[in-house]
Amino acid sequence: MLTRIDHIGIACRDLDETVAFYTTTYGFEVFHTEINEEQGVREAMLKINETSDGGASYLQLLEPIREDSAVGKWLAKNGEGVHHIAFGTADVDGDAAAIAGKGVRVLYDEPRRGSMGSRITFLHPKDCHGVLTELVTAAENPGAEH
Ligand code: MC0
Repeated sequence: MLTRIDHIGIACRDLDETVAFYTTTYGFEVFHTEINEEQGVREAMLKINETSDGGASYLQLLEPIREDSAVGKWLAKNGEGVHHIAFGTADVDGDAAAIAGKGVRVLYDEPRRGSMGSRITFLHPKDCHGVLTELVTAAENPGAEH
């Protein structure tokens, strides 16, 4: 069951500059930063609120580390802005299988590694009314080093 907005992914050209905008303009704080080589991004997670399912909602700021990465290609075509939304679930495998059964393309055969040790997969934007959609099962302790 999808129980929260886990995060909204925002593509940016300069992570440090974009973090400065979100922290100084809104007062949000950086909860975590990492480089995800497989996804080709350097990212910052800004926690917005905790949620009733025991998780939390974040803004995820994403700077590509390679031009041919998903975010690099998207930035070149569209410029900065909202890149994807992510729904949180306790069971990414089960929810991905159920959604695939409804005819939506799930992009990975098995969930891959996401922010803070989470397990993630994506749904094709063309099957989701133009929205790249991610499913996330958070790690037990997302604040710990992953
Ligand atoms: C591409 N399209 C999008 C889109 N990206 N539409 C909405 N939102 C997006 N973000 C559209 C294009 O405009 C194009 O439509 C069509 O999809 C094919 O795009 P493409 O530019 O030819 O690119 P593809 O087909 O090579 O790849 C698109 C695809 C890819 C969605 C399959 O980006 C992908 O695998 N994404 C999942 C991984 C990802 O995004 N990782 C970065 C975040 P037209 O109409 O022009 O044909 S990593 C992350 O978020 C992790 C760290 C985490 O959360 O923990």
